[in-house]
Amino acid sequence: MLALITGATAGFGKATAELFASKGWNLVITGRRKVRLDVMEKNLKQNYGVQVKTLCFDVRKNDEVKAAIESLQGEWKDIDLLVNNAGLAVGLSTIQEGTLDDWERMIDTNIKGLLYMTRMIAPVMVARKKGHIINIGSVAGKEVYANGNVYCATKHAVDALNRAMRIDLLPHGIRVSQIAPGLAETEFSIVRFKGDDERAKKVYQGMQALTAEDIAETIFWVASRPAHVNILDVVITPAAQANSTTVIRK
Ligand code: NDP
Ligand code: 8X3
Repeated sequence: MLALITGATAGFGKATAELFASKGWNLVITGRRKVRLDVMEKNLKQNYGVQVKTLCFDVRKNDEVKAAIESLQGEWKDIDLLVNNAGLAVGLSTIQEGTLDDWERMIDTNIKGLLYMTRMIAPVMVARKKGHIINIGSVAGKEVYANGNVYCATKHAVDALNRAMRIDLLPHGIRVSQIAPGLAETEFSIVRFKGDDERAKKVYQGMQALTAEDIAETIFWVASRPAHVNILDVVITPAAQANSTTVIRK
C-alpha cells in the first residue's frame, strides 16, 4: 500500500509517516523543508524496510504541486491514500486588525493547497476505481472562536470540501474522511505565533494536549477499516477539552 502525506516534516504528518511505515506502507512524504525530508527518508527506509520517496514543494503553488505529482512514475503513481494534512494558522487577531498576508497564507495553504493536491491525485484514484482521501480539518472547522476568524473559515472550508468530495467520489469507489482534532501540541502554535515559543507553550498550559501520535493512530485506524466501511468524520479532542472555548486547566 502507498500513502502520500502532505506536511510530513513535522507534527501530525511526521508521526503519521512513522506509524504507516511501521505498518509496512510505502510512502511519498512532502513538505518544504528538504533536509527534514531527507533525514526521514533515510530513517524510515532503514528502520522499517519500506520504500520512501520525498517531494519538496510548497502546496500553495499549483505549478510546484503539478510538477511534483507529475514526477511520480510507474508504481509511485498508484497512490492508495492521500493525507491532506499540510496546513497552518498564522496570527490570532480580530477581523478589523488582521494581517492580510497571514490571511492569504492560511487560505492559500489550507484551502487552495488541499484543492491543488486533490485535483492532481483524485483523477488517478478515479481511473483505478479505488483510493482513500483523508482530510485534516479541525474543531475550528466545526465552530468559531474569538480572533480565529480566517483560520476557522479555512477549516470550515475543509469540512465542506470533505463532505462534497465524498459525494463526488462516491460513484468511483473512493473513500473520503476527515479528522478534526482539538488542541494538539506540535509546531502548530509556534507557527501561529511566528516563533514565539513562550506564547505557544501557554496554549497547552495546565492541560494534557493531544499528541501527534494520537492523531497518527486515528488516521491509521480510519485508513485501515475494511473496504466496505467509510468513516466520514472524526472529532477528537483532549479529555480536558469539550470544544474550542471550553477547556479545563489545572
Ligand atoms: P505542524 O506545524 O507541526 O506541521 C505542519 C506541516 O505542514 C509541516 O510539515 C509543514 O511543512 C507543512 N506545511 C505548512 N505549510 C506548507 C506549505 N505551504 N507547503 C507544504 N507544506 C506545508 O502542525 P500540525 O501537525 O499540528 O498541523 C497539521 C494539520 O493539522 C494542519 O492542517 C493544521 O491546521 C491541523 N490541525 C492542527 C491542530 C493542532 O492543534 N496542532 C488541531 C487541528 C488541526 P514545511 O514547513 O516543511 O513545509
Ligand atoms: C487547531 C485547533 O483550537 O487551535 O486547529 O484552532 S485550534
